[in-house]
Amino acid sequence: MTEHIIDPSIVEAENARRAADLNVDYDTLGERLDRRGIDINAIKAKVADFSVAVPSWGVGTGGTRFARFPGLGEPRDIFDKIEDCAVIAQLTQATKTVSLHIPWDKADPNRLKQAASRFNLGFDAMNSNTFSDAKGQLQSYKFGSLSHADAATRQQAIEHNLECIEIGKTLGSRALTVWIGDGSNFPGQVNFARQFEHYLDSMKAVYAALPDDWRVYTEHKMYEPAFYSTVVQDWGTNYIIARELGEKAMCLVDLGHHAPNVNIEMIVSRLAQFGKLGGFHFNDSKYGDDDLDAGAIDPYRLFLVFNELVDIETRDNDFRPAHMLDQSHNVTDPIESLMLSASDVQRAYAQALLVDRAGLKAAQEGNDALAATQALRLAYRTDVEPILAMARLEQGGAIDVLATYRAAGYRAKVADIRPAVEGGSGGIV
Ligand SMILES: [Mn+2]
Repeated sequence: MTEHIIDPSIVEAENARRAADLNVDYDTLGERLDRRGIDINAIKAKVADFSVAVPSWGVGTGGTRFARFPGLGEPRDIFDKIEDCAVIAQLTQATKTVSLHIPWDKADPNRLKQAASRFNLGFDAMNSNTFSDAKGQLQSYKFGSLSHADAATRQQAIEHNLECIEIGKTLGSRALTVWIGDGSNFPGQVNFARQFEHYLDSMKAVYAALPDDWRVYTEHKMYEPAFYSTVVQDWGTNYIIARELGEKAMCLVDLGHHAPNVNIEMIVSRLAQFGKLGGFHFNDSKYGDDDLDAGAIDPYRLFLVFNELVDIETRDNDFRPAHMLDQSHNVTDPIESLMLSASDVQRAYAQALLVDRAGLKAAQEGNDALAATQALRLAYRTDVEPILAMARLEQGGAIDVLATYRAAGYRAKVADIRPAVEGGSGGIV
């Protein structure tokens, strides 16, 4: 039986206050969609099936390179983090898995599995960390990891990734996500080709250890921590890597890892068209890799990404990209941010399901630019909240996740048992 962290009677009481209004809103929206030839229950079923993974590091308070301001009741270890993730899953019913970062979340894999299964949580992709030095490691990653000039350092980074796969096997994970911070800060500091060759050779060694039913996701990022050149800097390089490695290698698109104004939805389409779109890290950004909450700055862009995903889904039944949130919360309660972000990702999916695909195609084929873009806007402007809320309610979640979470007083309760963390240190989580 699934254990609940928030007392289900609180969720029920909160839902009881809102259920009558929700029923009216749902029926009204159902009538309006029916006029457009859309079955609201079919959309709700797809939304209910949709899940986005919560990153273990997301439940801790983030920071910037200037400072970190700890929040109340921060998780002390991975087991606290799993409990926070369970709260998010209970109320949203949209986050059925947790994604771990090694070595941050290192613990006895069997204990981890047991802790997650109490809440019926599974494990999503394993994330390796070779962008900072772990305590006691022999070689430093200051000048790179998988692409380092020194063979012993590269070997250490390879072995770390192999360890992540081993831990993941016990947990029931089926993927490894590799993001490296390797690059350079000065023109001339590295030889681009030699560095990339080292990276590819290292990744081939990691790839060789992947179980048959696993995937490896490589994640590109334009800049930071390297500020002059980055080894895996854009989707083109990422595509080359996936092609070089083989069938189990796919590209991961983090929405914040592109130059401003880049057409990310088109990148999504290109990678999918050639079978290399593996998954997403959802977040939002204004100036760079800001790691803001998904849908907080440009919800229309999030919708346009999902418009592509639904388009691909209608053509390819086996299309199963991995969905994960990847954000840093500096001024909010991370649980609140993650709940609302999961909901916003689900919202973009629901809105994209409402696009009149036949009408859109006809407009495109007829060069009717305005009718085509109107087809998208009509879907985007539809308030799908009643669909999301009904999907949550029917699965035991909360109609209003934020109000219910606050009514339950979870943060105050854990603040009593989790001692305050020292502030002042810089760095993001
Ligand atoms: Mn990411």
